Amino acid sequence: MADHQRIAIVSVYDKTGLLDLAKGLVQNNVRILASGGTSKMIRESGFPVEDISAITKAPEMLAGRVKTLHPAVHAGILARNLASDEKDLAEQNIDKVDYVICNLYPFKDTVAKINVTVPEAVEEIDIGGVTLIRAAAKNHSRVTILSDPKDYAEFLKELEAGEIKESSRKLYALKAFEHTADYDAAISDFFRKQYATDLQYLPLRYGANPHQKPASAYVKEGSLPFKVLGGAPGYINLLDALNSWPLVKELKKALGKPAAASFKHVSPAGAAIGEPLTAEERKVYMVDDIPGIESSGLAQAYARARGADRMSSFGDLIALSDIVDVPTASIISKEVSDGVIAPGYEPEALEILKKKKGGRYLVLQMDPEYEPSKSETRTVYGITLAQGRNDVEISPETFRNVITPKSAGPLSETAQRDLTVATIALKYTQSNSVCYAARGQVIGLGAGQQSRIHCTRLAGDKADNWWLRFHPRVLGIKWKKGTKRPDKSNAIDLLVSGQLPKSGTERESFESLFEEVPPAFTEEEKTEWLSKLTDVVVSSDAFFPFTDNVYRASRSGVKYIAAPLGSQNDVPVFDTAEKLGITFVEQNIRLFHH
Ligand code: 93A
Repeated sequence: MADHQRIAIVSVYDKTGLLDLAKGLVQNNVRILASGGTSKMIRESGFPVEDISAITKAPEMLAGRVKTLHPAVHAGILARNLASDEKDLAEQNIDKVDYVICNLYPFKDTVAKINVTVPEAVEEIDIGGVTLIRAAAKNHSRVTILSDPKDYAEFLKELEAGEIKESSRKLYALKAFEHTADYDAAISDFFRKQYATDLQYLPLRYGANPHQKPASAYVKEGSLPFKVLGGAPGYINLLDALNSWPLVKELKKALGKPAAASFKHVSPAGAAIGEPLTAEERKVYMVDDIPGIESSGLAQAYARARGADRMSSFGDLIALSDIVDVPTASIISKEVSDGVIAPGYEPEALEILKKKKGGRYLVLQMDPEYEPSKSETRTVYGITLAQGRNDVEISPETFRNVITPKSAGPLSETAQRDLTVATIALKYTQSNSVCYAARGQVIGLGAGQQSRIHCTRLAGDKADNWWLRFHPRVLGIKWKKGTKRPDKSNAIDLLVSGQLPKSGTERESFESLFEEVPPAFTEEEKTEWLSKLTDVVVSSDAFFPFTDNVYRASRSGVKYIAAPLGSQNDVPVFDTAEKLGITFVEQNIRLFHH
């Protein structure tokens, strides 16, 4: 029990429970000092109360802007049980304050109103209340701070029993700090929208789905690291852009060549570095009519990224590591795509892109120097999840630890290159994920499957389909004049995946695309062609739990596998790889991504 008459400062906007609180304080012989409206309500109910001016000797001023801001109040709250503090208080004739009960002006409610003006919002910025709360919370080793009317009843029970428990004071202080932090966040959110739209804050039409409104993208300090040069980004566009950009940035850093990624639904459909294209590749990737492609590493990278899985890339978000040139923009102009993110654009290339989609094509310019913070947070179902960002660096050096065969020397440069491509792609793919790569590009990626073997099969089937697209039968297809690129890609996919329609209108519409309808592949033809696929690498975002993955990989020309170790079946997995003539390399970092 304190040796002086205990003092409570009460200043509440939300007056819920105020009179019960006042009654309890009075019953326990606590002196109540209150700000204007609070004091009036208590007084009118017949409880003894004094105005704050009783200790400040100053009236409320500036129409209420200054009510409690005064050394007599704040020294009384902040003073510790120290001789020097006691001396300071005594010299100024100030009494210690024991309890502060305060809640703030309703800033959030005010700014939630339609068409609220800045002056209206400004008047709702509480200064004195925040100061009361912070001061009392800071000195919670002695002072109790109540910022939530729901806590009054419990507080009064403890007061009745004699003392406010230390454990309660701590929790009230925590709540108070959260209250002021949330309040300040609401204020900066409001001003960000008023003063920093486009710079720090970007309103979005909607979130993942049209009914998820409002939606926005923002940074809490500095400015957004990208500029919108064309179109208006959607929420999923930004998820794709902000996952694909680091992928190409890292790929370029690791391998020293221009890099590209083609994203859909927050996973890559393809990713590649700029390696020269053969005549066949130009045909399969539908870029044999692009002037200048032979001298543009960036265009080659995008041709490969887009060409990996043309079905999945339909309507992609493209990331490019380098300044976009005309050959690259020319490929993009021919494809169905949603947008592009790159560090810059040659003027002529930008003109080409700005014409796309009737001027609505999304063009984002990324600051290549931007470094995100080391930690990242998101909320899921109201709960904030925080983690360190996955900033592990993958490079050819990552693939040094060959597990089997024991006799194997270091990996060839192409194997290291392709494992780097596959593994960096996985780092930005929704898990589980398994990636097949060859020729400096992804050729099959299995994303977001709960079972690893399903990833390995899915990615392997995609790799097989990619390879079947190089079959002379596909290269020799005679299309009807005017057949559109997406229709060609769909028809080729039906052919190589063995999903050809057999009869009816589906068959008729399939046949209508060709001068000469290509026959289906027999199992023997497929097997024979697939036997020519070789030097493929596979990377996995976590260990292989069973040997089935290795068996499946070997059916698609796989010669190198990289994966983390740690499965109970590691040894059988390694033995199987060795038996199948596959080099197994440790990739010692798990790369789950969500
Ligand atoms: O305008 S203020 O920031 N200036 C102050 O000095 C001050 N002190 C307390 N607003 C201030 N308050 C706030 O007044 C409290 O946070 C509380 O929300 C409100 C209570 O005012 P009244 O007692 O006049 O109803």
